[in-house]
Amino acid sequence: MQIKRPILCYITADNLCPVEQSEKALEGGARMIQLRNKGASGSDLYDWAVRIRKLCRIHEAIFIVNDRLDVALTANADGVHLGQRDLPAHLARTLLGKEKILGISVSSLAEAEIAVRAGCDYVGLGHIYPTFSKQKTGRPLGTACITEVSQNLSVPVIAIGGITASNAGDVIRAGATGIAVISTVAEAPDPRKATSDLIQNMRSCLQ
Ligand code: TZP
Ligand code: MG
Repeated sequence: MQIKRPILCYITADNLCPVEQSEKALEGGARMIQLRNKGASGSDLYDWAVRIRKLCRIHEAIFIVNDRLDVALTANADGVHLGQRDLPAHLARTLLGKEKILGISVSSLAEAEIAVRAGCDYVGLGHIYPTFSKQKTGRPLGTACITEVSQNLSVPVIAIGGITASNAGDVIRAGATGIAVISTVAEAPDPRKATSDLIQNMRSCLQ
């Protein structure tokens, strides 16, 4: 499955049912779901992953598991997303094989180039704007970093961190292939509409 521009990746929030969240985001037009829950047990993650994978197949969406390569493989997800402090990317690639998708979190061009050399299929670049969904030490990267990384990289750049309907267009205009969001969808009164509004805003700046 290809990562087509402009893609919206919905990342599950910890405090809600990941399957229900994913279903709403898919119905709103998300074409990539990342199951992320730092505190969940392996068995819960596996159970959610199997159910979300089925939903993603129905909606022709890509299904990625955060952190847990074991869950991604056993649940037959499309791939895994790893951070800078997770299993090294080249080892993950070896375990995943050539076909599965490997995404890596990066916060600079240097990290992105290393991730690509290690065999990743896309980078998650952030945090672009201030975010409350993850503890962050550094300052937000801003859209100039998206342009720098996307112009120098051979793989899609998915921007993350503080992305809303009002800045999603700026992110795509800066060169991102897509966006990854948690709170803009998870905390919206209508997550389906929040998802479709984000997609609409991304699409309108490509026309
Ligand atoms: N990685 C970098 S920022 C972030 C993650 C997981 C959180 C994104 O959440 P939100 O609510 O879309 O800012
Ligand atoms: Mg991680």
